[in-house]
Formats: sequence, structure tokens, C-alpha cells
Amino acid sequence: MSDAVKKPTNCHFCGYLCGFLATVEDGRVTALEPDPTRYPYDEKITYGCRRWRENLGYLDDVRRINHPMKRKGKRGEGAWEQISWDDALDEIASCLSDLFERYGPQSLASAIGGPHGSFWPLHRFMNLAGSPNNMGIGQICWNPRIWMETLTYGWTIEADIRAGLTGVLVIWGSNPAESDNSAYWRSIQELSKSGMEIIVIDPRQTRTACIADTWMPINPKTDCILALSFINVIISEKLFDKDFIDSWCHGFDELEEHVKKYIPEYAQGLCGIDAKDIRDVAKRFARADAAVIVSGRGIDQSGNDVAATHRAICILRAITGNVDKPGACSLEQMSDFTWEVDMEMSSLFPEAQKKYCLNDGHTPLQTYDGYDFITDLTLKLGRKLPMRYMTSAHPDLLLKAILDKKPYPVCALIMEGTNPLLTYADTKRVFKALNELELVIALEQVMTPSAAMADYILPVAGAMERPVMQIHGGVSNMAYGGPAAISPQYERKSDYYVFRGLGQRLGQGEYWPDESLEEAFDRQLDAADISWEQFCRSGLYYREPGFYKHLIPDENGKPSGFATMTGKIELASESLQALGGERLPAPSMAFGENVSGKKGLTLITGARKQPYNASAMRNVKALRRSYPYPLLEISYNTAQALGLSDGDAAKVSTMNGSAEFMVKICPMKDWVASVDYGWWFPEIPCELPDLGGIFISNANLLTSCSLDDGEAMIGSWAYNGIDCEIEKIGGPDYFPVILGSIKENADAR
Ligand SMILES: Nc1nc2c(c(=O)[nH]1)N[C@H]1C(S)=C(S)[C@@H](COP(=O)(O)OP(=O)(O)OC[C@H]3O[C@@H](n4cnc5c(=O)[nH]c(N)nc54)[C@H](O)[C@@H]3O)O[C@H]1N2
Ligand SMILES: Nc1nc2c(c(=O)[nH]1)N[C@H]1C(S)=C(S)[C@@H](COP(=O)(O)OP(=O)(O)OC[C@H]3O[C@@H](n4cnc5c(=O)[nH]c(N)nc54)[C@H](O)[C@@H]3O)O[C@H]1N2
Ligand code: SF4
Ligand SMILES: [Mo]
Repeated sequence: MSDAVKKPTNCHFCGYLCGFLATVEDGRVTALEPDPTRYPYDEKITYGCRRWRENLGYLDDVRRINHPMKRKGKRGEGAWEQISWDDALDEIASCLSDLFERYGPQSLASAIGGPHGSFWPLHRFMNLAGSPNNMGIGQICWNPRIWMETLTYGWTIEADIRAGLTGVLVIWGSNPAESDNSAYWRSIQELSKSGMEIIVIDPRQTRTACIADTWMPINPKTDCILALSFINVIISEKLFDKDFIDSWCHGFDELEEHVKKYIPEYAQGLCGIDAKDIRDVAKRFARADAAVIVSGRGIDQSGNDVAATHRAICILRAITGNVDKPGACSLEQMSDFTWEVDMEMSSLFPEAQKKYCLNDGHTPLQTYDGYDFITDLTLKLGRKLPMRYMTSAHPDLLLKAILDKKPYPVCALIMEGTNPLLTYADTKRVFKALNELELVIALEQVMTPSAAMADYILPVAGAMERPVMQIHGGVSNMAYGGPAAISPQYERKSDYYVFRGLGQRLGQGEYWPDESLEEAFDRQLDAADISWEQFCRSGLYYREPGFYKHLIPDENGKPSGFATMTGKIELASESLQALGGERLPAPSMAFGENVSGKKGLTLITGARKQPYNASAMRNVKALRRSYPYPLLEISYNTAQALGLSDGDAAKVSTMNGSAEFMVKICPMKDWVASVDYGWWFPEIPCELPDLGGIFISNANLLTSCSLDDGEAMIGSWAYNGIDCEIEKIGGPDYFPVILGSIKENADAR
């Protein structure tokens, strides 16, 4: 037996990639402990996190996929045969070349999920293959903020929350107490004790709201109106930063005119927040020496007003002089290491294939033309967004191309790091699409309902078995991650291996020079003058972006300004207008329209909760015991009005479908309902007809990605602010009974 050695590695059960030391004996990990020498270490994080201890068991979890598998029998039936890697990749490559010949490479689509790994290998493969059809969750996570900040400021920003400098922190539609185990949430907690004022805008009184000085219980989807009302107060009370606006903002007069009508008394009726509180918060925000606004999925996922809300938030920062200033935020810098867009090899995507962009004519920003337009501007200051994320195909259009073969057929799908039957909108439509496809490939670690619908499941390596480096789309000069502690167990391989292998078989060989992901990372870091090995020692590469960069002289000795059409921060957006959008943010609700008094129920799907992450880990006993059933949160008043009590079972219905949850009474806005997302039941067989119970309590049975209701420029769909109805279907024994009986059946097989 060889001696035990401790090797640095990372947890990857969420995007924070905490550093750990793995004890390795005979090529197996036998113990795991937090590594205080590597980023992002915080004793409290690892103490508080309930997931990381699962890493050890996860290596040999019965649900793990250990060998390449090929479907036997009908799709979804659960019959598989083991096949070799070479055979799997040969067969898939030959199937793809056949499809490319028949329908062109645009007939291949891909689907990704959250930040589970590096997606550039997939994107490189798609670029070189010539398909524009990578689909993701970008339109409702990340992209809206990135697009609007880039249009308004010329680039995206990073909050700069600092003791002694930041006077006010507004946390808008985000709940880091549940969604973020990282140093960020810890620092907010610390700073809240040091005099920084915290304002939380959320329909739910979250744990984050509980540490805030002010909780603004807003009606879902009315954030744009609230932001415009804040702007109204700041302008009418002359609390704006006149010097900064005169020198560096474009379109202030238009803005002043535009927001005149959004007085707090008007916003009060729609947002459900007292006019007095709106005035107070606006004033406190404007008077702070430095103030920060951070936003989250409460904004990104609220449908048609997403872009306007982000724009209004961008404007709030600008008119109060809180852009690229210490204690407020900094404009990011591009990475010193190779940019994401170059790792993707986006410049090699064939020009002629761009005409197959499904988004053309639908969402002007999220297209190659929109991307090129913005890139011309950002390149003035040497920056470039990652092309693939920013042009990703809209799910509504892609599903149409799969189901109706219009405007051309899409016949094959590669799913990497996603469980779309649980996390994409409109589960039943996704299910139909998976049935319709000729070829479905899943790169997965465990058997999920989506993987169960594949023709091939390729077993990918997870935490500790493969290196990781998170770079946030390459829009900032930061990378974090670390090495593998052991080689992939069983026959698992890295995702990189799959795309390189397929690429080589499809004539892309010369573009995949690196044999392993480590080598590719090493090459990527070359430009920053460090090696992969050096990077792994601290687990972090970070350069502070600095502040007031618009004042840095350019080659003519003039201040370099902002990378927008006017060289200034665009309060009124010339770029948006040029692309067919609105110069100023306008909410979809027409002015004067008043929905107050309407007693409809509004639904939020997906507010994050510990200990789960998206659709994962419902099979882990320790976690499941603490959180056994999917919850529907409503206020005491709403419960009373609906005749519901804590623990009851209720059916929630929307235009799209219905799903079942257990009632939990919580402090939140009346007439708002919030359901958990990601719920399936690993105790139910992961095969048809039940497919792990995805048709019972899955929040995305209730949602739709229809472009008709989506945001006009990007296409964001709504996971929040959806009309719904609720009815009681049982008492507290409902879930134990249905899941218990299913479990008995499952065990009997
Ligand atoms: N209703 C509703 N829907 C939502 C949301 C919501 O709030 N409400 N949130 C949306 C958001 S913001 C996001 S980011 C998505 C998340 O959506 P997904 O990312 O689809 O969700 P996960 O359940 O995390 O699924 C990821 C899968 O990837 C696998 N995996 C993990 N690591 C790797 C890896 O390295 N390689 C590969 N190939 N696979 C891996 C896991 O086993 C898991 O099954 O959900 C979106 N959907
Ligand atoms: N435990 C856990 N942590 C996670 C994840 C997970 O699945 N589980 N997922 C990760 C991912 S992929 C992401 S993108 C991040 C997201 O992290 P966050 O952005 O913090 O997302 P949520 O925790 O869902 O918080 C969104 C908040 O917005 C509120 N909200 C809903 N609708 C509205 C509205 O119309 N207006 C306003 N103002 N608020 C609204 C909800 O009540 C909720 O409290 O979390 C990451 N962290
Ligand atoms: S916070 Fe995330 S990365 Fe860190 S230990 Fe917990 S699950 Fe793992
Ligand atoms: Mo996300």
C-alpha cells in the first residue's frame, strides 16, 4: 500500500469552487478537509456548507455514470448497453457527419446549464462544426445584466463593497443568504454590523432581508417602475451628481422628462411599497458617499421588463456618480490570460453559417449582428464579450426548429452540464422535443431524467477527478480553481476529452492541440505569464481593475471615456435605439394602467434554498432528511384566504400547467406565491413513464419560454411574476403517502 498524500483540489457542488485538501491513497480519495491556503477559503463557509462532505461519497455514488452507455430499446425506457469510448465517439461522430450532410451543421444544437465547468470546449466544437445553435440559460441568468451594463457603460461592472466607503448597499432581487456560501455573503454580514446600510428589495422577507436595515416588499415584476421612481425622486430633489452627469453622461434632459410621471405615489400603487419609503430610500441612496446596487435572478427572471429594469438600475448608479468609483463599483478589465472568446475560437465560426442564427428578426441584441455592433464599440477600449453566450439560441425558437423543423430542422442535441427537463422552461415541451430528436447525447456525472432520454450518455469526471478554472465568461481579470487530486475514476473522462475526441473525428484536429484540460489551461494562462502549476498554488489569479478609468488619457492625451457610441455613459441609449430598442427604460405596464386592487396570485419559481443546488442532490439522505418535500411559500394572509395551513398539499396552476407542493407559511408579500424549483424524486425510477417524477412537483411545468411574452431585445422569459391559481389537494400526509407508495413500487422492481 502506498503512503497517503494530501493533494489540493476543489469542491464543485456549486460555482464557488472552495479549496480542499484530499488525502489520496492508492489513487483513491480517502479523506477531505478544507484548505486554508487556497482561494476562496473561509472557515465559516465550509463550516456552514452542508454539501461538501458529500464529495467523498459522490465518487462512488450508485447514481454515477461510470462507463459510456448506449440506449437499447425505446428512448427513455431505461435499457442501456455499455460501450467503449472509441466506439461511442466514432458512432456519434459518424451520426453527426451524416446529419451535417443531410441538413447542414445547423441541425446540431447544444444545451448547457449553470457554471458547472468550462463550456468553451463545447463552444469551440460548435464554432468549428459550424452550428450557431448553442442554447443555454443565459437570457435569464447573467446576459441581461452584461448586455445592459455594456450598452450603458461600455463594459460590465463589479460591485466594490468596502467597509468605511460603501454607505448604502442595495440588494435587489437576490438572496445571497441562500444562494451564496462564499466570502461575498460573509462580508455582507460583517459589513452590516459596521454601519453600512443595507436595503433589500424582494417580495419575500428572505434571510438576507432579515439582516437589512430596510426591506422593501415589492410586487413581483414591478422593479422597473420602482427604479424609475427612485430616479424621479433623485432628479426632482436635485440629489444627482451634477458634475459627473455634465462631464460623463449622455441624455440627462431626456431622462428628466421621461421619469417625471414616475412619482412615488404612482409607483406605490403598482409596486405595493409606500411612497414615503420610496422617497426615503432614494434619498439615502443618493446621499451616500458611495453606494452599491447588486441584482440577482429576481430581476433577470422576470420576463419582458428585464432589460428595462437593468437599464434603470444602471442609470441610478450613473446619475449618483457611483460608476467606477471606490466603494461603489469598478468597470471590469479583460483577462490577462487568453479571453473566453478566443478559447471558443469564435473567429473561426464560418461567416456563411451566421445566416442560420434563429434569433435573427426576433431578439436584435442576442444575434451575430447585435454582437458585432457591440463588439465594435467595446473593442475601442480593448474588450470583447464571449460570443457564444451572447448569441445563444432562444429556447422557444430552438424548440420550434426541433418540433416543427422550421425554419430548418434541428435533429441532434448535446446536453452538457444541464438537466433541462427540470431547469428549462416548459418541461412538457422540452420532453416532446427530446422525443422528436434523432440523436440525443448527454455528458453527465449521474443519471438524471434528462440523461435518461439520451441515446448516448458519456460519463464525465467530477470534482477532484478533473481540474477546474472558473473565469466568468472572461469579462474580468480573474480566474479561480485548482487541480484534480486523482485521475478520473472508472471510465470517466473530462468534458474536454469528449469535445476534442469528437472534433478530431470531424476534421477539427489542428484546433485541439492540447491533449488534456490541464494543458489547455496552462496554454490559456501563458498570456498572463503564469503556469497552470503556479496558478494551482493559490487557486486564484486576480488583478484589481482600478477606478476612474475613463479619465486615463488615450494616445491623443484625451480622457479615454466610455466605450459607447457617445463615449459617455448613455442614460439615453443611442446603441439600443440603433438596434431598434428604446432609448430610455420603459416598463411594459402602460403608464396610468393600475393593477392595484386586483386580487390575482403572482408566482415566483425558483428562489434558491440551501441545501440544494438547482435539480441536484435530492438523493442525498442527509440533505433530504432536512428538506424532504418541494415547498410552496405563501403569507399567512394568503393562506387564510385560500383555506390553506402549514403542511397542506396544494396544486399550483398557470396557463402552462400545474404542479404540486407542500405549503409553508412565510413572511412575504400577500398574494405572492413562491415555489421551489429543480424538484424530482430520485426514489422514483428514472425512466418512462415517470422519469424520476418530473411531472409531479417540477416548477418548470408552470413556466413558458414563449418569445411572445419575452423581453424584446434579449428574449428573456419569465420564471417570476406569473399569474397563478392555488388549490388544496391534501393534508400533511399527502406527500409522504404518494412518495411512500411510489417508493414501495420502486423497491419492488
Ligand atoms: N423555474 C426556474 N427554472 C430555472 C431557474 C429558476 O430560478 N427557476 N434558474 C435557472 C438558472 S439561473 C440556472 S443557472 C439553471 C441551472 O440549470 P442546470 O445547470 O441545468 O441545473 P442542475 O440541476 O445544476 O444540472 C446540472 C447537471 O450537470 C451535471 N454536472 C455537474 N458538473 C458537471 C460537469 O462538470 N460536466 C457535465 N457534463 N455535467 C456536470 C450535474 O450532474 C447536473 O445533473 O436553471 C435555470 N432554471
Ligand atoms: N442553494 C443554492 N444556491 C445557488 C443556486 C441553487 O440552485 N441553490 N443556484 C446558483 C445560480 S445558478 C444562481 S444564478 C444564483 C442566483 O442567486 P440569486 O440571484 O441570489 O437568486 P435567488 O436566491 O433565487 O434570489 C432571487 C430573489 O429574488 C426574489 N424575487 C423574485 N421575483 C422578484 C421580483 O419580481 N422582483 C424582486 N425585486 N425580487 C424578486 C426572490 O424572492 C428571491 O429571494 O444562485 C446560485 N446559488
Ligand atoms: S460553498 Fe459550494 S463549492 Fe464551497 S464547499 Fe459548499 S458546495 Fe462546495
Ligand atoms: Mo444561474
